[in-house]
Amino acid sequence: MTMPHNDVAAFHDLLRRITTASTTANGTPRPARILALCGAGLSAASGLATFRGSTASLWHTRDPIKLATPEAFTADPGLVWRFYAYRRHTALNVQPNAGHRALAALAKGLPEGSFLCLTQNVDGLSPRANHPPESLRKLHGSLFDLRCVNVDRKTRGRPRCDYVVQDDFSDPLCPALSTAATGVDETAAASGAELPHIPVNELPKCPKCHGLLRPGVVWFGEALDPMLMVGIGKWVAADTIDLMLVIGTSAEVYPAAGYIEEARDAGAVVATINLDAESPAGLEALKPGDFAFGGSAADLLPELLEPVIGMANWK
Ligand code: BJW
Repeated sequence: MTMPHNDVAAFHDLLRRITTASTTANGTPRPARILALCGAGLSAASGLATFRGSTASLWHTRDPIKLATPEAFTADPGLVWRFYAYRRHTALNVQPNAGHRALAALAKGLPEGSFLCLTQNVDGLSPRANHPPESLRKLHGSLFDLRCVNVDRKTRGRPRCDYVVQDDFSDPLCPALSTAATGVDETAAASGAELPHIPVNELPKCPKCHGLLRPGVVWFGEALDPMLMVGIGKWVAADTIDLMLVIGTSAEVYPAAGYIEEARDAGAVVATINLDAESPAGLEALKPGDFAFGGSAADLLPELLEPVIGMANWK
């Protein structure tokens, strides 16, 4: 039965209204302003694991403190690189899904600057779905960016080498990571085998200074790119926001999750698209006027965004 929170027709009415008829206080046309926050659930239908929740999720069997913190990388860069080599390989071997494509089409179908898509995903699937880069912000970086960790101890960690590369799709990145990339190491470890330690000199090396490279992702305890944050802050503060789409994220990780309340404070109706959106806990968290659509983002986004993106087959 359709409830107010999952009424697709009412959501379509809202989308049509804000994308066709918005005007400013003095009557001049004002483009709709839509913000989206995406998480791992968006890529789940492509075959990538989420971080939390199901028994197949990444953090279900692994300790994030041992893999996704700068301290973990300092303690054992080989262990951390094994994890990221596997993630890079897996992400490169799946395809963007209809949800990524629908969001890319939304970005293309709205006036420039009126849609901002904040993705926490580092898997490169939104760029591969041709999401226009102007409207996409990769909050937690990318598995395919690399940077040098050759820091100057005398200047309290300021980088001594500024080498950064984007979109390096080499797989594996180096011979020592080949069995990790394809999952052979993971399978061996699961059956109790002790994996050999990978020495630093066998890990990805900076072509500029021969220091150690690290994945260009944001680990726990690390600040998000300050320039990125300033840009997003300016977009959020520029005007009222009509709609906040919260897609496939547990919204547990900050500062990303904080944008939901910021958008609400800026006037947005919040629409959650998540497998769990209509679970008892999901419904309990609903505020009056919110939408919540329980299901796969890959199925729901093409249907929900249809007033802007049309009825093409997004599969
Ligand atoms: C589907 C689906 C389908 C499934 N369709 N849906 C304020 C309060 C409390 C704590 C903090 C705070 N501020 C900062 C913190 C600390 C920390 C934090 O938030 N911790 C919380 C866990 C409590 N934050 C940080 O450390 C951040 N840094 C920071 O704040 O720095 C401050 C600073 C300032 C100045 C100097 C120094 C520091 C950094 C956070 C970085 C997060 N990094 C990770 C790893 C990235 C690299 C990697 O990929 O390995 O990012 S953690 C992991 O979680 C990853 C994700 O991007 C992120 C969010 O996860 P996401 O995407 O929501 O996934 P899941 O699995 O949680 O949820 C999936 C959802 O999809 C579920 O709801 C499913 O139901 C759903 N779903 N299938 C639709 N088919």
